[in-house]
Amino acid sequence: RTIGLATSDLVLQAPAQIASAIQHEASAQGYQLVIAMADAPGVDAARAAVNELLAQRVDGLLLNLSLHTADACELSELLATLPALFMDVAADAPVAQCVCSAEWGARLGAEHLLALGHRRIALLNGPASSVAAKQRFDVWQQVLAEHQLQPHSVLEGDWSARAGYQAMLTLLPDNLPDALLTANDQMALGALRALHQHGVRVPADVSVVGYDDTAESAWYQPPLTTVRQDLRQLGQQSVLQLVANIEQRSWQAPPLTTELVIRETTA
Ligand code: IPT
Repeated sequence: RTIGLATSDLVLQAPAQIASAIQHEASAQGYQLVIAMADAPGVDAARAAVNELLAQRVDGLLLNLSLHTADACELSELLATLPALFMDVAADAPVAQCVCSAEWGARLGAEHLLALGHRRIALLNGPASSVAAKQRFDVWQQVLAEHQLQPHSVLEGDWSARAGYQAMLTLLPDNLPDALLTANDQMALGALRALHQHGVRVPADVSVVGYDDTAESAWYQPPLTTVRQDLRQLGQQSVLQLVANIEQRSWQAPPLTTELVIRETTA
């Protein structure tokens, strides 16, 4: 029996680590895993990846692809009765899903910076195509608004370290915020590099908060303060939930945990 995983680009650390967890749990459950990687954001590449997996006669499908609600519904129709779980869709999308809510996670990061007394906070958003990025960004803005604050600046990147580096350069050398909220750890990594190159001290001059807590994040310099999504647990639970659907058993999904991990990039 086979599970298909349609995933966003595995050059990115979070989807790669989720895929790893899915592979481990699929094996433990006695399933083979086949992977199709979407080569671009958006529904066309997603549909191509899904069709590739359907051609391999999978028994169920996990979709770790960012899909706007209308697109998720379109794919869900294409799948008809095949058990499937969407992993990066809006909470109110009417499709079966297994997602880490940004509601709690993005709030934790923003409130941590506010509690440290920072007021001039820059936002480094993920790509416009991403549902998860939009959720995190909306929550940040909401938390700032609750404190009568506007963002110091709003930057955007494609999730890569390079994008984080380039975005940070636009604020250097002399338009620096007190703190930076980044939509993922890889962009935080690039931002740290840009700050270091300009002799800006982290966290003494600028605090940085990531999002994900990938396996590498504790090894950044300085070790990254970040919002931990339990990527292993996410992968594991998606498989357990999907397998229960395939085998027509009921399964009570425990809530996915998201927590703030305070390391050395915030003060
Ligand atoms: C999301 C990651 O948080 C982000 O860093 C990026 O890798 C993105 O995936 C790629 O799509 S996690 C996802 C399950 C919302």
